[in-house]
Amino acid sequence: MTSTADKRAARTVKKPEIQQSEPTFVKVVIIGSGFSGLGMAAQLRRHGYNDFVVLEKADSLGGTWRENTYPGCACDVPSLMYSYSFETRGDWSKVWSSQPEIEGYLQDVADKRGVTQKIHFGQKVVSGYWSESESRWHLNTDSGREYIARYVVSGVGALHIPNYPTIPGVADFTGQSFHSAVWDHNVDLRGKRVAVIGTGASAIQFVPHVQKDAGTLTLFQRTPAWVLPRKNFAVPSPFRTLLNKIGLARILARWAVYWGAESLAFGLNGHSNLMRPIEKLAQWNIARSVDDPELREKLTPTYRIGCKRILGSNDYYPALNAQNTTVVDESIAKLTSDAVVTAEGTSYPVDVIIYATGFHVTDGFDQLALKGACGKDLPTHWHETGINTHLGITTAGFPNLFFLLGPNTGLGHNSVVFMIEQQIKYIMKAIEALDGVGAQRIEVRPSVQQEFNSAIQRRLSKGVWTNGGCTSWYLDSQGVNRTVWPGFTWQYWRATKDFRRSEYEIA
Ligand code: N01
Repeated sequence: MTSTADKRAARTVKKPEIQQSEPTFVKVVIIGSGFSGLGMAAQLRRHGYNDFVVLEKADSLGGTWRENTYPGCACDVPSLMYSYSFETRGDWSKVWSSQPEIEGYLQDVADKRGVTQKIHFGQKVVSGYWSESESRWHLNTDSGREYIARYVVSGVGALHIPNYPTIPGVADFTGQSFHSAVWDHNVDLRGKRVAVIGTGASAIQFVPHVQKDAGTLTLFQRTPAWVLPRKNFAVPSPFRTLLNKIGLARILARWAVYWGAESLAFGLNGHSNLMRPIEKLAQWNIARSVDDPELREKLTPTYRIGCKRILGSNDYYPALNAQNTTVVDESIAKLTSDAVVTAEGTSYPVDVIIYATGFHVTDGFDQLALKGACGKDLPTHWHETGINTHLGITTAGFPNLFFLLGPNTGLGHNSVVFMIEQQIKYIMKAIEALDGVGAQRIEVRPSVQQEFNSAIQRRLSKGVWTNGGCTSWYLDSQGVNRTVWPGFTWQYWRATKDFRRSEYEIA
């Protein structure tokens, strides 16, 4: 067991001993114990609310930072900013922290804020419905428990259902295979012939590690990523001491990271020519690391930087330049018992296949099969109407349901923890507003929701995700961007800083 696993085991709370016939009544159910759910729970406590539970499908907390354990897994946003503003830390060991450190941070925050004991582990929400007569949500979990709550806050995240490609012959492959998000640490890659399929944010982090271990690495690339130079370095000890001891220094350092990242939003949102110098830097990164001109060309994207997530690494291109690596950009036609075969008929014999093929994005919400006041469950409703919300937080037809990191609040340039915190504050204000007038039901007005969505879609139509010449998981099957916030994050802060009662039907 690793030390992270030990920590997990030590902190894991047993499933609550609740009789199946007895529902649990609470004011608030939070679904998920990642950055979103834990942040919400901490703020509920801070505001004096104790009548809530966090339902977690797994046996330990951490969300995406528990699930992803691939070698090299780290945050690509500096930790000073990729952390809660109410729980800042000055002792991050590196600028961009690794997965175990972030998971440990979340565990520490949960313990310190009295949240761990509020988590019911092993409780995956599988269904639920809104009872109009009771003005309450009824939620059912896969272990047969029922929770009845006034409010439901979803912190399920969008990126947690691994996407396995549908390649003919997958079942015929007799070697070992796994997805990057469910890394099989029992598979020894040393000396093996390893294939990696996919070249996104996850792949570029683990490929250098795999290349070092493997006998040969064959990387199947469908679309190259733009990768900027980035050296992750240990934070010098005097600077850590300064950050640790002086709160103001931490705040200033956070601000520096925040505003540095914000400056990218200009280019991403309608001024994509401003991204050209950044493209030049990424081109230089290829040129300095890759000797073979043919390979350089293969690795150079033809779309505008920012259209897909901008990546950073000093190790990725050198790993592709290594003798034991082959980059294949032909499309994959099929798998056989021991090989990946391309459309051009070339067969690449392999022992292990690692799928770095991302996640089912909208399926993240598909997991939230809650039947609202509109009589339909959320996935069906959104399949019919498209994914529409107000501020990414509420959606018409589903009273008393709030989303954290919901639709159109993801980012390509800054820390999503900032977005989550604005949403938490907004939800707190909504709950307090209802409590203040003794109301029990809140639902966003459809006209307000429509106005919000029209406005953001207008802005997104000018963004690099739509016009940059690529496809990505940010866009749905109709090419509509349902994931990214179109603009600066301070604009989101401004949009959410006041809870406007007039935008809701409150009863
Ligand atoms: O997944 P991806 P990811 N045949 O969807 C390819 C977050 N994240 O796990 O580009 C062949 O980006 C696909 O090709 P193409 C971050 O938000 C954060 O890497 O579609 N290839 C692509 O190359 C990120 O955006 C951190 O043409 C296939 C790759 O697989 C998100 O997670 C770290 C294929 C998938 O890339 C997802 O990243 C890591 C097929 N059938 C991840 N299907 C942080 O540090 C897909 N591909 C915060």
